[in-house]
Amino acid sequence: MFDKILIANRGEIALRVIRACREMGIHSVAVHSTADSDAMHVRMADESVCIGPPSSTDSYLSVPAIISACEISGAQAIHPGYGFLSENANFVQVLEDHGISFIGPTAEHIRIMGDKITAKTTMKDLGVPCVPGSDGGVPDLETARAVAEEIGYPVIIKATAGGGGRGMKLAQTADDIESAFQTARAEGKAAFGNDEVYIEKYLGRPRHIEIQVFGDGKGNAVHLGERDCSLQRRHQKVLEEAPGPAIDAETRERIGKICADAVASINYIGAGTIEFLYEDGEFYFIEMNTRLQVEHPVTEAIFGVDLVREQIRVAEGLPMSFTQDDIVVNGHAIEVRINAEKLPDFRPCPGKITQYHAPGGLGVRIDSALYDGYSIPPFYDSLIGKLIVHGRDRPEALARLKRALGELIVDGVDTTIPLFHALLDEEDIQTGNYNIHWLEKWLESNLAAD
Ligand code: MV4
Repeated sequence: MFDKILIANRGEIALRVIRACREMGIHSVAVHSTADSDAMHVRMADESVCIGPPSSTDSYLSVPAIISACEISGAQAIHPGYGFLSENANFVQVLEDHGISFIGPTAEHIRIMGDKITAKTTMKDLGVPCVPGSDGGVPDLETARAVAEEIGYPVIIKATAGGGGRGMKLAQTADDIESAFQTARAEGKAAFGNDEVYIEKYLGRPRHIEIQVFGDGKGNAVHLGERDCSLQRRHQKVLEEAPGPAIDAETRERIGKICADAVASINYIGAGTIEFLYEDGEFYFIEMNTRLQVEHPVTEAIFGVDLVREQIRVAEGLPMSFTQDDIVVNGHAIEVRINAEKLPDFRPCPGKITQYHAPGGLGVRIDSALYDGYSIPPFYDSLIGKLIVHGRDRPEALARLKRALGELIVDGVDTTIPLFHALLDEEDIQTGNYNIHWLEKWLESNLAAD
């Protein structure tokens, strides 16, 4: 059993992990940069270690600094949160070599899923439905042309080291293929030092549906349904909900079982998310994330599980505390991401919080590291809080979200709160009628800065 866990992260997700540790009777160690000495995660943890200057490269992303903090504090395990080192296979390899437990998957599984071609080949072999496209990498332009003719235009060329929208190029017709191929290669090379690319049929109006999976590393795994994360701006999620408005119970069980069986058969350990595009009733695998995700609370709300507690349990070698039969959908949950950003262009807006008041009441959860008088530093991402509501059904969750947003006060900086008030007045949001392009189109006609 762990008696001390180091959290290699900051902000709301560090608090999330500290809370799970405290409920389990495990001591928590916060790490922080010099810009985060006054941050809430430092106050809330049992102890803290300063790991470097403000730049995340020299602090939250520094493997030697994190390992030193672990050794100084005597922590036996590291929880990485999301972002930073959470999907860094080399970091996990170093921990494995040092005998420090990583609360997450093995370095090998992180490596497999980090290379998008290997991930897709692996998933396809495990029976997961994938987007039609090249069988592995596309070595040259001639092959790219041949594959595109075979699957039909439009096609999308993706860098194998990309993901999350980076290093992707659309080719509407054969006229675009040369430029798309060369640009995707060049971007992959420049951004990731890897110019390998693959091709897929381009889906025009899909939803982004992701399946939460969880494994014990011993061949047992479950799924915890889906989240619809289609509402995105520039590949940043803005609002997430579970269950997906377009997914019925039978569909959930069918795709969920495929995903659970796939991760069980590779002995996957911990939390994972299998991302799909969903169009005309079909699922198409695109990527797998090997971390706890920002939007995990909507899954926790509808299933009544503590995913971080489960992550810690399986990292200790314990079984998960539930089986697939225990996982039953209860109601509906919606999360909105509160960012310190100024609309309409979403420009980051760091600064001092002069007043903060969190909403409350039945079915309302706030995950935030804000407090009155806190100064949001300019060095990190602009997420300052997540508001998660849970209701008996989707209309109740929507009404509760509107009510809770009305109670939330964040003064001193601009935030994305007004965006959510406006979105909740939209019929398409009220009915769940949206796809991955809905938000960008809506922003263009409703918020365009001119
Ligand atoms: C696609 C696609 C259409 N067809 N793949 C963007 C991020 C990365 N995870 C995958 N992405 C896409 N892949 C095929 N074959 C459209 C997108 C896409 C997208 C996906 C999910 C959520 C928002 C998106 C916004 C633009 C494009």
